[in-house]
Amino acid sequence: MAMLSFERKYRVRGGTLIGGDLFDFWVGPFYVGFFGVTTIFFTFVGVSLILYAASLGPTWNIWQISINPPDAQYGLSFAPLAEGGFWQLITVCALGAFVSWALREVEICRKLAIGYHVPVAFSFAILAYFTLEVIRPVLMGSWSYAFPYGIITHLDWVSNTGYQFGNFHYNPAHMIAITFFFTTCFALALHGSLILSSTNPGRGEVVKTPEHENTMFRDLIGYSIGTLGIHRIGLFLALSAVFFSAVCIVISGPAWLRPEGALWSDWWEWWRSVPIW
Ligand code: BCL
Ligand code: BCL
Ligand code: BPH
Ligand code: UQ8
Repeated sequence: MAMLSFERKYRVRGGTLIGGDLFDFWVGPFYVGFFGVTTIFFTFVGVSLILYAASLGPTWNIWQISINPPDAQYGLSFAPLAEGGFWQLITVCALGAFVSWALREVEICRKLAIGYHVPVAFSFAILAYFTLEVIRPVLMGSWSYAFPYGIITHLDWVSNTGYQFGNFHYNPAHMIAITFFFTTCFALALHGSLILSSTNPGRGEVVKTPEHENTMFRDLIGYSIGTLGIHRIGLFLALSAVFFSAVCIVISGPAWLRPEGALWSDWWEWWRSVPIW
């Protein structure tokens, strides 16, 4: 792949976290690095295990393939390969690949001498996955509470878990998370449209300035958060959405555990006992 005019100047040595010059090179547009090699390793092993486990299963129907976590009887111990062991190994590979990917991002940031915002942001997504597949199952004493690796079966898990653990629509942290997701999308719609409106004018017209952007919203709602501010709030909203997602699932079971018909709607009883009404 052709190199962009400015790319060569940023292909500097160093900034690696481990291994010095080992793997400190590029393949086409990709930086490799030690963690590029570990990403490829975990991805190769993980995907091979998925394919092998699928080959033992009943179907190659892409919608029905599912690699399930162990049964409750195995608790937190290792399970035989075909009874959840594959799921356990794949989970280790997935975490290895995600963390390697984040560390490769860190090395690239160091080479460029930019901030670590991207890997920090990605680490929230990894945290959500880690919460679903490790923290919550460990708190509940069994891997069987983790979600299975299948396109449709992981949705079945969401649906079942959502009703078994008290109907998620009444889960207060789930409400906060959803609100942040919607607000993130709202902010991105405003941002994308505003940037295009001023920097992608019709043929023959000049590109407008941030002053135009600020004025648009001061005219409309009396306030503009500014060009830097919108990126700060966008990042804050997105990370909050995923953070509260992790909270909503980790409290459903470990904290609000009442399998005999527990309802998140009962949690709202405190509201009725507020003394003002
Ligand atoms: Mg899910 C849907 C992947 C966790 C609830 N989910 C999807 C699909 C995709 C997927 C198959 C579209 C996602 C998307 O566009 O994301 N989910 C996926 C992965 C994880 C995951 C990889 C994970 O944690 C490792 N999902 C969860 C947890 C629930 C959950 C358990 C809460 C977050 N998910 C739901 C619900 C839905 C999905 C509800 C859907 O309706 C939707 C669907 O249609 O399901 C059938 C945004 C990201 C991008 C656009 C980047 C590109 C991502 C691509 C598309 C991911 C491909 C995954 C591939 C098929 C998995 C195998 C990898 C290979 C073996 C290497
Ligand atoms: Mg709910 C969770 C919204 C109804 C049960 N629900 C969530 C949250 C989100 C949400 C707040 C999922 C986002 C998330 O965690 O991302 N739910 C939501 C909405 C409604 C809703 C908007 C709605 O009704 C309008 N939920 C319901 C109903 C219940 C219900 C009431 C079912 C009947 N809901 C649950 C359950 C859960 C949620 C159960 C959860 O567990 C989930 C949650 O909070 O999880 C934490 C986090 C993102 C990730 C986990 C992705 C991680 C990605 C990793 C790191 C990278 C993958 C890379 C990939 C493999 C690479 C592919 C290859 C490349 C493409 C090359
Ligand atoms: O590189 C990236 O983006 C281009 C990073 C990434 C990110 C980043 C990156 O920098 C950031 C900041 C975020 N995601 C942020 C967020 C949101 C807010 C924190 C949050 C909503 C979110 N990401 C969600 C998601 C989802 C959802 C909602 O489901 C998905 C699917 C993703 N993010 C996906 C991705 C990737 C495109 C990319 C990324 N987010 C990370 C790529 C990566 O880690 O590559 C290395 C690993 C592989 C190439 C494959 C590994 C294969 C495994 C070994 C086996 C598969 C196991 C898996 C568990 C099976 C799942 C089956 C499913 C059907 C359930
Ligand atoms: C065959 C092969 C791959 C060989 C590899 C060779 C090799 C040895 C490599 C080693 C290194 C290594 C481990 C490479 C792995 C390569 C792989 C497999 C990559 C997978 C890439 C991947 C995860 C793709 C998913 C992308 C996707 C579907 C995204 C979803 C849609 C979105 C969110 C698109 C984002 C658009 C984009 C590019 C944004 C970036 C951007 C931002 C955010 C921005 O703010 C901004 O303005 C300042 C920009 O403009 C400058 C941006 O471009």
